[in-house]
Amino acid sequence: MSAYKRIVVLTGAGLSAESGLSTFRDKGGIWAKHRIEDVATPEAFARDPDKVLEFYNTRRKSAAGVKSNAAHEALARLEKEHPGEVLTVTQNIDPLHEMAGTRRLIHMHGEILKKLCAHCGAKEAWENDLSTELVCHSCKKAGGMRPDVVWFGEMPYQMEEIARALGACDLFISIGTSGTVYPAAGFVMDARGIGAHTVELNLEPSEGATLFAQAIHGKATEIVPAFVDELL
Ligand code: BJW
Repeated sequence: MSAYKRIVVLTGAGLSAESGLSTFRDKGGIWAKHRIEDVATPEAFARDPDKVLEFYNTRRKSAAGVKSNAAHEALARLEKEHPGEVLTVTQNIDPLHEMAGTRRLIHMHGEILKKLCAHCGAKEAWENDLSTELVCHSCKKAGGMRPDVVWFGEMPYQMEEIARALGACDLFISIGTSGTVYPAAGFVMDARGIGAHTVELNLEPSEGATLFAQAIHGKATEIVPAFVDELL
């Protein structure tokens, strides 16, 4: 049985790669095909909302029918069977953690299956295409409907709750993330700062690999279930 009482798991695009979703910074990844400044900033949305909405409409369509994989399922099992606390913080906007059964979950970069009104902040579940003609159910204005995702320069969600969990954890596990985007890339330092054990599970050493006390490299669907088995 695990000696750890409070575990924080951070996940990134590599966790969903074997479910068929693209990562961002791997060869042929999303940022090899699109410029961040054109599709993933509030300025891009203000300048050319149709282009940004089209980018996310395509991403939403490509996520339809995608299934969680053995790594998501192992993390759901960890939450269910670990006798202490487990908080999963994902940078992913897909719904695969929920699909696998994870319940204590923070989508720090938002969710593709929700829309957000840039005028009034109203949020709603949304599975269809977004367009500039769409009217907000709450403020009745058109032109502001955007995906509920966190773009560069915007504040990630639930940072206080994440900081509280990182400040109390004794194990921090980072999975399938390149460790290039802040504040998530800095979580390992927060966990180290309070003496937590830190582990990276990734296909290859990430940008911040040397900051972790332990690193296991390989495919998420192989190394995550094995690591969870060992923990439990
Ligand atoms: C596998 C695998 C397999 C593959 N198995 N592994 C200068 C210095 C420092 C910071 C800044 C700076 N200038 C600006 C900033 C801040 C900026 C930032 O970090 N920029 C950096 C690029 C430098 N950050 C922000 O603006 C954030 N907000 C912010 O900082 O607010 C202020 C603040 C301050 C203090 C506290 C709190 C707040 C917002 C960032 C928003 C990021 N948004 C995106 C798009 C979201 C919507 C969407 O999906 O379209 O989020 S960008 C994109 O990157 C997406 C991801 O969540 C994020 C991270 O990517 P991830 O998940 O790591 O994917 P990859 O592709 O990079 O890596 C995948 C990894 O998996 C690889 O290592 C593979 O090897 C591995 N892998 N297959 C296991 N089968």
